[in-house]
Amino acid sequence: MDRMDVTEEFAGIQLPGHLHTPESLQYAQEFEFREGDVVIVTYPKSGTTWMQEIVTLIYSKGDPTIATSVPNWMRAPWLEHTYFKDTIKNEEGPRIITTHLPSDILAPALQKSKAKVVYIVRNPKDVAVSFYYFHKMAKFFPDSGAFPEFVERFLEGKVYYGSWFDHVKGWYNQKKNLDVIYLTYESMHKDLRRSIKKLCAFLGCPMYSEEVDKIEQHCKFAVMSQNAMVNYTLIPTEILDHEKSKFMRKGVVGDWKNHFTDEQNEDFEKIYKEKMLDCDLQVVWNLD
Ligand code: PPS
Repeated sequence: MDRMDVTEEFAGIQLPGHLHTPESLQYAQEFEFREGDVVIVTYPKSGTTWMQEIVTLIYSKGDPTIATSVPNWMRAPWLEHTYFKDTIKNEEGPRIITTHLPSDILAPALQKSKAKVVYIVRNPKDVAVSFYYFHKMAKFFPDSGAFPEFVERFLEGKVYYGSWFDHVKGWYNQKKNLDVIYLTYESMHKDLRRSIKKLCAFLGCPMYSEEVDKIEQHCKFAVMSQNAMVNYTLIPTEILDHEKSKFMRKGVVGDWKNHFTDEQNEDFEKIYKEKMLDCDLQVVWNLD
């Protein structure tokens, strides 16, 4: 297994060396986006896989053939990963590209292009919970430690992929410079159909109601969690251990309530308010 214990330092953040090398990161930094590209941007655990599936199905007009026969990392590869260079299509047609990289690295190249950017943001408390469980299953991640310590490190940005706050604020501050849509995981949960229609409009893909029906049905958590092309069961146990935690774990809003103590929640809220003071991103995290 390649570079399972290696940490790659890049642009002030740490990344798992199993997926990133200096060469792959340089390639990402110099990549030329083009008109027609759709770039899905997320901080990890925010709904990346969900969006990869939705965009795949929008382009196939609800036909599930590709979504059920090609792994998500092949049809919507991560720009910064080692295999990207050999995976990305050079021929004409829309390309779906995924990235977790921060805005300061990619925004200049994106601004020059006519690529469309889809940014998903999720309640950071649920992100922290999901990320914590991912650390348990992903053998190329460091030990999570106990949950309270993990949340502390998450708030300080001392986790792989860096600070959630920097990621979200950095990308949100690009709203005037990019052709970008911001969606929340929570709004997708509340009304998936509405989110799909918004995306269709943003991507310029008119859709019949029956096609939207098919996408909505296919992108339900219960269906996606059984789809081997997105649930990561194709990856060997030595890399992702599904006995420790499933990749498609719960898929709910507000699981943080089962993990945070009142005190932890207060501390989190305090830091959230301080750090987001200079950001006018309006989000509704609670669905109740
Ligand atoms: S990654 O590793 O960054 O690509 O992870 P990412 O895909 O961003 O996030 C994984 C979480 O998204 C949940 N998920 C979904 N929730 C609801 N509906 C659908 N269809 C769906 N697909 C993926 C997945 O379960 C992870 O969240 P948790 O809270 O851990 O369950």
